[in-house]
Amino acid sequence: MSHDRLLRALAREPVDATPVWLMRQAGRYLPEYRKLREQAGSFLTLCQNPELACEVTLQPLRRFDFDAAILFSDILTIPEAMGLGLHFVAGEGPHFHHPVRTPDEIARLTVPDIDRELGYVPAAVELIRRELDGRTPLIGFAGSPWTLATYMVEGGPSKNYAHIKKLMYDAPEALHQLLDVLARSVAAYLNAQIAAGAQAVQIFDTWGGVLTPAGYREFSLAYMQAIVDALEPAPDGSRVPAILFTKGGGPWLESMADTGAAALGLDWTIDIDAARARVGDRVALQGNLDPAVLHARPAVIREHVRDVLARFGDGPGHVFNLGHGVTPDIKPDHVAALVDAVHEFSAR
Ligand code: 1CP
Repeated sequence: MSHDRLLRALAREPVDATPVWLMRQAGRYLPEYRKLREQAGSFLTLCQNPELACEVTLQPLRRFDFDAAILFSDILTIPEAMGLGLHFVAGEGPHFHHPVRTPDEIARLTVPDIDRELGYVPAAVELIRRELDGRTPLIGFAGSPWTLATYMVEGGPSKNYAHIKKLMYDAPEALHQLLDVLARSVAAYLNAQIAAGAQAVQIFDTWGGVLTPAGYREFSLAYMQAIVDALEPAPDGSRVPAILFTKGGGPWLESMADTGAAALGLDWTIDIDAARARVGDRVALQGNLDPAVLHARPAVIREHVRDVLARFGDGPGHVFNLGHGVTPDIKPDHVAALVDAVHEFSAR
């Protein structure tokens, strides 16, 4: 039953072993990814070509015994489809040619036509489902409205979020307008992934943790709630589980669980037993090994895996993952040690 471990764990049903997948399990730490990216010419080409996106999605599953595939794409496809001009600067990550900073610029944004502007994403989902042929479930994803807005307003990665926080404090109604158009876009985008076959969806709120508690509720959580409420059933009529991951969201787990999400993603700044004691049987928990543990030697990795499993304890509802993504400098053998240790130590 390894093919349904992930979906059973998200539904808090018993499993034969704890399912494991890793954020950024496809990508630069894999030589076969680097080779394909070089051939393709750019990261965006990989995302926008369904055959290549499918190939990159499957690469880590050929090497490791992962219990889920995650669509290879990026959260910034939505602002790219809104016309902001996404490009990548070597060593600096993603940037936009046209950031949005003023109420006028925000007022001009509209929800992209998914079929016309982002049709390559559901096309990739369909192709991946066909290739996986029921062996492994497929997770779709999107960025949270707040996290997308940080990139759109800052113009790229940021250290202190000066531009978006100025907007938040000086012109909150303009920021709400931006977050509203993003929430409607993300809901349509995730629903297109679900219609194409995504069996679970994760919302990445990578930068929700830079907000105050009140700011988090008003500018991040409220819009993730709107998305969870707008998710449609799978083509077979079943409910598709949503996973909410706010990096730095440890203080707010109770209100995250109130959204109706099936699972919460935990970073490494909270112990999973403490998180479980707070949200208990309301949601499944995903996480939460410190990604830096993957630098250590395999015997050490195994002990830290054992610790996270022991802290979660018995009972249903654990999906093993890192507290954030695999970094490009990790040795593939170390990922194998992690995955095998999860299955070995959790086998029922
Ligand atoms: O080859 C390259 O140089 C591109 C590197 C890269 C990759 C492999 C980027 C650019 N995006 C991705 C893939 C990606 N991005 C996935 C693939 C599926 C997987 O295997 O997990 C996913 C889920 C994302 C999501 C994503 N993109 C997030 C949320 C998750 C997280 O890591 O916090 C964020 C914040 C982004 C923005 C982004 N895109 C790329 C980079 C390097 C970044 C981060 C920039 C920053 O540090 O602010």
